[in-house]
Amino acid sequence: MNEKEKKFNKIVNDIKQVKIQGARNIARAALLAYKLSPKKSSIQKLISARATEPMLKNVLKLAEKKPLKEILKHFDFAQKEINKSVFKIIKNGDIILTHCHSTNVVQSLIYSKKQGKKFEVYNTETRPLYQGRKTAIELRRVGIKVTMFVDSAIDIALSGSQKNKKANKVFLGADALIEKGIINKVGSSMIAKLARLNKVPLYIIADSWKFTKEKVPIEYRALNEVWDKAPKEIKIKNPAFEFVNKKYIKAIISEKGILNYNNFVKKMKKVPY
Ligand code: RUB
Repeated sequence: MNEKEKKFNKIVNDIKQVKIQGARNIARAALLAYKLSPKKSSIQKLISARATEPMLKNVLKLAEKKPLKEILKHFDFAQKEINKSVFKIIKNGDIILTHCHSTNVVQSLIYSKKQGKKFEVYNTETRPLYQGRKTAIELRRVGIKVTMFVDSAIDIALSGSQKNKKANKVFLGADALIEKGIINKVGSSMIAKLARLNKVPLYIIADSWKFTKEKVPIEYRALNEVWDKAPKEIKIKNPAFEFVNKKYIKAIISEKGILNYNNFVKKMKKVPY
């Protein structure tokens, strides 16, 4: 095996083992892997490394037609546009609840903080892989006040019960944007429904290249993530993602602006990939 093949296999394995996480990071890493081994079979290997990731598929399709540099530029362009829109909707004093780790969400919060907005963040720990810790560390590093809740305490954060301050906005990232709603980290639908019950608006913060017209399979991950060496007779399910119906979404913030979900879908009829 030559050096390029070794590097290619490492990226595939890192995606499979969630060492590279988040739709945007996976798509970027896949493009770099494709550059090392630009073959049809590489595309298949990369796509099957993470089933629930249309952005990965979309950028690899583009990579067959366009120079890599041009495709990579899109990620930065989209993030800059998202940042500007998120800055517009954050008000001083906001308490924004987020889940898991989304680069699109985290970068836009960091931008708003650096531009002088005063807000705090509630975040979930995100069992079983604790991506919430990554979110908390990155936000704290720039001075954002962060409070972490265990996933099962979300109703407390969203209702403001037990003398906690109530979150007044929810920002979720997305792995897939589909016609009827979005797919994101498991727990997202529970958060969306509790946000609705508590009258807290839910915003999806996501690059439009996560949109797909294809059916998106939901990835189920290794059972030992939930309980290592569990007794054999105990059944465990470990869905990594879930669907959130568009009826729970106040707006989607992508590089196309702040849009109601139906209007966003209409705009996505002409996709570049
Ligand atoms: C990550 C996750 C993120 C989306 C969007 O799950 O659900 O919200 O991927 O992320 P996992 P981004 O950690 O299991 O990959 O904004 O970075 O594309």
